[in-house]
Order: sequence, then structure tokens, then C-alpha cells
Amino acid sequence: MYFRRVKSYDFASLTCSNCRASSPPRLTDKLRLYHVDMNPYGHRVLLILEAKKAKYEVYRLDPLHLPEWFRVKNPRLKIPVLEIPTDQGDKFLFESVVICDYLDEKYPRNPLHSRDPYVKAQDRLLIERFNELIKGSLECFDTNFAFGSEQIVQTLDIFEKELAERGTNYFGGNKPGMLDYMIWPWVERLYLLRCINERKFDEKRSKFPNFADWGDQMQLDEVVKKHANSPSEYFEYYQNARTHSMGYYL
Ligand SMILES: N[C@@H](CCC(=O)N[C@@H](CS)C(=O)NCC(=O)O)C(=O)O
Repeated sequence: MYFRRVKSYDFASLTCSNCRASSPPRLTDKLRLYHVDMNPYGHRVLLILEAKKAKYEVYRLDPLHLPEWFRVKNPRLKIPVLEIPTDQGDKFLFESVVICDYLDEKYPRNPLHSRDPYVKAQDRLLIERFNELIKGSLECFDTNFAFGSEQIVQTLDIFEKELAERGTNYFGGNKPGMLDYMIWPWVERLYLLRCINERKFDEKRSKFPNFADWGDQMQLDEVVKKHANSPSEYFEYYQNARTHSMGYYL
């Protein structure tokens, strides 16, 4: 599915060899995701593409050498971008949550949002609130992997209580839904903290028992497994990314 998959994140040796001078061909029958390997926002979209069993390809961009033609596709230069074939030519969407909502409506199989408009609205609010954990984890990964960022702990507390209130294994009920997949990429990355201090990680984990169980279940989900990386892969990635000014892409 990938044009090229790089497992070892040797940023120093990334060259422009994979920055094609011309843009990829027009699409015919499948979607195309412009993605930077290991980027959590693109990870969101990969999960939804997979959950929907959509036909897609991934165009991997080298974040240190974005090709000129990409600026035309997305003047904001943000990734992820979804390219959609239409009779009027290819169209583009950006903003991971917007892309994922589009996919949920476009592919009715396996609906990921609740049919109840109130629950759907609540889930959207929780996706917004999760931005605090995103900020906290960026700070944590971008500095010294310090534990106990208040933003992380406070957000986990909100989600812990929400799971207890819903009384279900997943936020989506008896299977993962949109909210589960929208927050998962950052939770999968939080496990890297176990590589730094196992005891502290397990102590924190025990403070959020519902959320911890949710995380264990999510790791067994087939969609999640398809795009999962191990804690040590993330640890190595973030260590290297820090020394290569990758801040914008974390
Ligand atoms: N809210 C956007 C965030 C996307 C985003 O911030 N992308 C970053 C990578 S994490 C990016 O492309 N940064 C490049 C830049 O800002 O120049 C989404 O959900 O898609």
C-alpha cells in the first residue's frame, strides 16, 4: 500500500531522493493519503480508512524536503491531506477530523459515529478536549520525556470518568467508534514512557483503571494492529526527531 515504508528513522540521512519532481498521477478509483510516516494526525486517517475498508494508497512525504507540487495541493502545507477522485478531477481535504468525518459519511459500512445526535456532539467535544493531552504529550516528547505533565493527567482523568459513566469497553460501545480512533494515535505513543521508567508508568496506569483496560483492548483491535508501532519504535523516533527540529511534524 505504501510507496515506501521506512522503519528506521535516520533523519540525518534523509535526502530528496523520494521527493518526486512531479506530482503523482491523477487518481482513478482509489483515495490517496499524503502522509508523513509516524505522524499522529495521519495515523487517525489511516485508522478510519482501514475501519471503512476503503481503497486507498499512501503517498509518503519527506517532511524535511516537501516537494514544490505539494504546496499547490495544500497551500497551508499541513499534512495529512486526502486526495479524492471525482468526475470533475481530484479534490482535496485536510484537517484530520474533517477527513475522518467525511470518510464516515462517504462509506456507510461500519458507522463510527453514534446515531444519537447528542452522543455524537458529546464525542466531538471530547475530541476537542483531547487536544490538551496532545499539547501535553508534545511538550513531554519534545523536551525530556518528563513525567506527570498536568495536561496529560487532567485529560486522562476526564476520559477515565467518561468510560466509567458510559459503562462500556469502548467510548463507541462494544466496539471502537470515532472517538476511540481519534484519540488512539496519541495513547499508543504514550506507552513509550514505559521504556523510560517502567515503575512510574505502571503507577500512573493504576490511577486510570478503566482507561488502562480500554488501552489494552484497543491494542487487540484489528484496525489498530494494522497501523501499530511498538513503544520502542516511538521512543527511538521521538529521540531522533528532537535532534532534527521535527517539532512541526510530531
Ligand atoms: N489540525 C490538523 C493538524 C495537522 C498538523 O498540525 N499537521 C502538522 C504535522 S503534525 C503539519 O503539517 N505541520 C507543517 C506545518 O505546519 O508547516 C489536523 O488535524 O490535521
